[in-house]
Amino acid sequence: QGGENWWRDGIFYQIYPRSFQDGDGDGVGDLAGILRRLPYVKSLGVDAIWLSPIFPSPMADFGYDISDYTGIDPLFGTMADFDALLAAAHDNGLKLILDLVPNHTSDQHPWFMESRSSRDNPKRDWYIWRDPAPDGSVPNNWLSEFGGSAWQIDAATGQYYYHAFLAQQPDLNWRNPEVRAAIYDVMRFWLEKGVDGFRVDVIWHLIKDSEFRDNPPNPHYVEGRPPNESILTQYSTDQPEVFDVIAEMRRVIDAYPARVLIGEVYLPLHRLMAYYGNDLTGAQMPFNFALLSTFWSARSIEKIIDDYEKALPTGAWPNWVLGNHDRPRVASRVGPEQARVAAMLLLTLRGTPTLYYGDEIGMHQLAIAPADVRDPFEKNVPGIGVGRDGCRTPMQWDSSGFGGFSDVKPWLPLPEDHIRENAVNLDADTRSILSLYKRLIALRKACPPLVSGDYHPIAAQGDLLIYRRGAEGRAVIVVLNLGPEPIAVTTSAIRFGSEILLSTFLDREGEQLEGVLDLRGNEGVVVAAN
Ligand code: TEU
Repeated sequence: QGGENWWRDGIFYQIYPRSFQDGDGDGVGDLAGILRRLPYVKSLGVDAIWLSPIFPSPMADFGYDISDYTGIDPLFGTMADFDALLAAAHDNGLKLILDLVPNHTSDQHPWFMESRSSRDNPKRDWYIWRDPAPDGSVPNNWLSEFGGSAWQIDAATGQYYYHAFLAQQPDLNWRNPEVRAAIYDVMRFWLEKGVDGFRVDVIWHLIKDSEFRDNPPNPHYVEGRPPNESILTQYSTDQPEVFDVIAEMRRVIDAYPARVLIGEVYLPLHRLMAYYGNDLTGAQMPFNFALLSTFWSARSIEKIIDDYEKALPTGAWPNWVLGNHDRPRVASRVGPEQARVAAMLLLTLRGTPTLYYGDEIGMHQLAIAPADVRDPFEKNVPGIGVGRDGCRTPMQWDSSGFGGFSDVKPWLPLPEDHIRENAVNLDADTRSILSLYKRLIALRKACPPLVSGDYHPIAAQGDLLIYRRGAEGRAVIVVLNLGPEPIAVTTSAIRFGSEILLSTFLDREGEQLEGVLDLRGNEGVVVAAN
């Protein structure tokens, strides 16, 4: 199916398993639920599913704290459920990739329980243990991403252990070859089952400075931002030795045909590129999160694309992301009208798109009442808007009580608007955002320049963003209006008589252009270039 490079041509769809479909009536999504909704995923036209973690976990960070890497958490089902889902996905021509969380385990993982049991336990060095400073305080100034020091004292043995995230998520020591071997075995366990690859959690965190030097202060820290941003992560992340680890991971997956390694990397562009590895021996796709944090304007986005295209190493394949389970929903970041333009952008850029479940039905960031907050980040650092619950709300399937997600009260609330804004209603509406997503995906599939054509920016001003995909002879022009005002577009790039292939309003396909292209506010179009 698709050959070695399927991940270049394909479209990924991220499922947050807790929130997709409850199959057993406990208010939490699970594998049986995902299996039931596979026809929906298939109907979108996507090629691959990435599942956020489904492994046994105390759920301090909702599965990103793993206590058994080769099992399935009972909340999500059984290994038989997983095998059934994998088989059904493959039968439907869908790839399935898993979330690999190698930077840290749960503090309930047997490895950590052994490690903390005594200073001379054989697994002591599997984690990062340091003596207190002479005055008894923390070994250095490194901060947890989720607030407070990244060091936790362990009274029994009198040393601190390092946790880049929650204290319940101790970091593994990736300088220890035994740790590496153990995680590579985990990877092989799933690869043998036939999973098509991994999205590797916080891959840029794996190796820390061997001398544990203090991180420098962040001169650009903005008051009111999360406290961990007050110091840089110069010594605690993105160390040169991490690329040896990633190359090793790559060799593990390359022993199997047609697998993919995707790296989660939040770093500036020039550092991000290093994660492709020397001679592309690293991750095939280090996630490109530039669209998650940009100011939404034509010029900023144009610059992001240009910078990214220019920075890509020779032969490296690009990718684009509009949303994930950690960041506010795109519909809320850019507004519901622009969300359609954002969809056209994502699905017409050069590089593999990853969709986040629910964005295709325009789900927005839900404001969560304090009593309903579940995210540990929000609980630790309340009131400044870091909460991730609002982008993890149950998928809105239909207008029934709990949106068709569950028969009982879900683990997170649904917005009132699910009565109207749900997959059933939007599917019936031929001009809905869901219909737009399907049409865009179908267009991308049917139009080789959109998948493999080059990217060529076309000069534009104001709210206009214009680019050509493909070469002369076989190309399309994408024209996006990033603002609310209508624009009369005159560019020599669009030839007299060209045909509109798709508008974000879904009402002008086949229209022949005669000199000028009149765009409505918040409209994007794909035009045949020849
Ligand atoms: O997130 C890594 C990450 O960079 C976080 O700091 C993220 O930005 C944070 O959630 C604030 O928005 C990954 C996972 O995607 C996240 O869900 C986990 O909580 C985290 O790693 C720890 O495993």
